[in-house]
Amino acid sequence: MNWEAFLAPYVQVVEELKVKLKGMRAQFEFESRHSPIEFITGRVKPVPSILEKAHRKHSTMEEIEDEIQDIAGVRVVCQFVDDIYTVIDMMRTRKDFTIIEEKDYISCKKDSGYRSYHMIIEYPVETIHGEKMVIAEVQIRTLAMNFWATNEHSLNYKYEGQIPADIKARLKRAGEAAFKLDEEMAKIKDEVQEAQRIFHKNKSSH
Ligand code: 0O2
Repeated sequence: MNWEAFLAPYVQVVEELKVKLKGMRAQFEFESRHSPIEFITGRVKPVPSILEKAHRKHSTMEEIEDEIQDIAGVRVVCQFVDDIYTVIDMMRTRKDFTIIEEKDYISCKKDSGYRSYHMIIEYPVETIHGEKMVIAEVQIRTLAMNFWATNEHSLNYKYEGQIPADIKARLKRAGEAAFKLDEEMAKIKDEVQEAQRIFHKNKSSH
């Protein structure tokens, strides 16, 4: 398998999506409006992780393209839970890709405590051999959800999926605290946004 050639379209998708989503963020700033997007990250899944996931899902090499849907992954991180739904609506109206599946781990959190909204999209990439449809996963989550997921992911990696019970219990409590933080921040959202608008205006007039 020539992995570099196989992954090239995925690299392209991640870069294009990052540019487009960053463009959306900038447009809100030009209009001095609260941006529902705080920051964007993206990555192409490393080959060992692709192989490990293929093994877990019993996918053959030919099935990898269809069955591992997060080889190209983009993460949109928002300040507030409401912002997630604004981003979802914006994604649904776009015409440059097709949404093929949505996974709502916010209304229905995972057993691990994981909360996030996933959109699986089909994105057309122009290659020298013509158009190629590439599947990508867009994860949309708040800063608090991201903080929790990043730490849980590190612990899962460290303990190879077998996190000790005491740490698991702490993670559960941390997940509940992150949920509460999102709830409390939602209640003072208007105040926070107004403060940020004033700050941005003053900054741009200097
Ligand atoms: P990595 O290292 O982030 O790439 P499915 O095909 O629906 O059965 P799949 O493909 O795992 O299962 O889909 P899902 O649930 O949408 O998960 C895809 C990605 O979401 C994961 O990729 C993680 O990035 C994230 N995720 C899902 N569940 C959890 C969780 O419990 N904790 C954390 N921290 N992240 C989660 P990978 O390949 O697992 O990992």
